[in-house]
Amino acid sequence: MADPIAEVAKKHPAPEGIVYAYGTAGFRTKAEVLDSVMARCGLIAALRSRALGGKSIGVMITASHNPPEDNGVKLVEPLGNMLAEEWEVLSTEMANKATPEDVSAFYREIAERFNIKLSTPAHVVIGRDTRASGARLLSCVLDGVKAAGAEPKDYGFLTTPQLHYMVRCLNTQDTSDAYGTPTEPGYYEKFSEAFKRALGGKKISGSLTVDCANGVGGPKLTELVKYLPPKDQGLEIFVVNDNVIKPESLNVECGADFVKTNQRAPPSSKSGPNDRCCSLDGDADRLVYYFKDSNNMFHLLDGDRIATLVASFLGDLVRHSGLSDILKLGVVQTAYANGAATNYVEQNLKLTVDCTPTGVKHLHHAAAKLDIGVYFEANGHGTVIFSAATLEAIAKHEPRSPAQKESLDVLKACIDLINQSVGDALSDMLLVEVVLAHKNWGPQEWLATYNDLPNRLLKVVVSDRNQFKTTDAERKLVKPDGIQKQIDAEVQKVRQGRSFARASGTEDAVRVYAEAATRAEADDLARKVAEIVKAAGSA
Ligand code: G16
Repeated sequence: MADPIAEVAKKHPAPEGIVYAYGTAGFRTKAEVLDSVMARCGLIAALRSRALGGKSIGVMITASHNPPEDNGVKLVEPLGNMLAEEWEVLSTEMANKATPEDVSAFYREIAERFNIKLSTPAHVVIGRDTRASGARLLSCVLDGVKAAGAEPKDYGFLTTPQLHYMVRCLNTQDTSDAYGTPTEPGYYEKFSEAFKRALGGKKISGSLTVDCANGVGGPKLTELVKYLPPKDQGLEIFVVNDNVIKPESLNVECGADFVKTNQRAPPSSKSGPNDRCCSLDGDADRLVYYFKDSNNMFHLLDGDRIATLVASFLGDLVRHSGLSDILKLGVVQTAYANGAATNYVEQNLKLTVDCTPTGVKHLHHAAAKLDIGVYFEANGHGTVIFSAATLEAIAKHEPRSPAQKESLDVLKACIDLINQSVGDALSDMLLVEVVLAHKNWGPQEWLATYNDLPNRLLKVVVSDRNQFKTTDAERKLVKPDGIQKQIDAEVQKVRQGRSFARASGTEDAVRVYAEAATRAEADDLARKVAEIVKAAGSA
């Protein structure tokens, strides 16, 4: 009898000489070498669904901030979380099996290892961004899903957070934890309704220009706007860089990664002084704000700024609702967080800060240990999560005054406005607008909360980035031997210096971060550390 698993692996053979790894955000590389990986991810998703009794598992086809010729895939757990680590390892192993027979044998081995009955119904939910390669790669995923006998549900184009939302909704439908309606209109209705409530009658001043990186966020934001209150009662949004008809323009000279890395607005930006602007990335899970002041000077309000803004606002709401004795808030960052932001959270907001390795799954995990965990990467990727006990405490809390009730209502609305499954640029954007409206702040007031230390992020291409191994939440290198000592020596030479290097999990490069008291010192430190990395990487 024909073996459908071996057949599908034969239809999508793995190219020779490529070693795949499930990295920071799934598999990500040149789209032309991803067919076999996609088909095998379809198989893994089906197995994972069966291992969880038939729950829906998500497959998102995207390479997010990467260039247009790349693509990638990440798997999503039933509540919208990132794939369990053990299954990342299995996915990597599956992706690297050489022959169709090996793929089939490994498929059965996984089933045996996890006691999976291959007759259990399985459900796989798929979304993709607007890359040109997406349609082909989708058909590969579908081949894998069908070969495994699972039922696929293809949502077509979605932002990554929308796919996470759909997965969570599908798996919680008709339960007391029902998250929402698993449709696009359901998504827009949920978040726009929460936005209206969270504003609590406050007025938003000025408009917001949103750069959509020429990615899927453009059409989805245009759709969301239709559900938001009319601009005189809500928010006037100008959507720019939303050209998805030209996929080769994705992330080119625009988008959150461009703005954060280059510390400047997209060259196409026509904003005037003090105009609020923000950028999404290619799959709309990252958000950074920025503006130009009256001297035409650019100011970035990145993920650290969103975290501090949101943490301070939620802290106030918790206090004003009379809940501060029972609920503790904390912030989770990575090594990329600006030292000034960390200091501000600890010294001014008096909140705890955890530092984890890069990758949302690490931050999410740390935030899940807190009552209210605010987690953001400096690149703009993040959200806030509330523990089950926290949600219960908030739901049960009886306000003692009209003022307490008002704060409690806004807190409840914010919980609905924040995408609990994953960092979501659209929902984060509405949240930032709500906070600014409540504080009656423009970008200048937001910026004035603390002064960022000048910093620089560089990419260094080396022959094998995997030789760079880190410890201490990626803040120190343990390999190549002796390299950390050289970095430390350079850091000592500048005031308020801090620097680290780590292998990217999404691009073929080592990233170098440096900060210092002045722009010149930060740039110089980054350059020196990049030279050290380059030399060690070519040794
Ligand atoms: C992904 C991850 C983020 C990470 C970023 C860069 O973002 O989801 O957690 O910060 O890659 O990772 P690395 O420095 O390892 O390349 P995205 O928006 O590209 O999916």
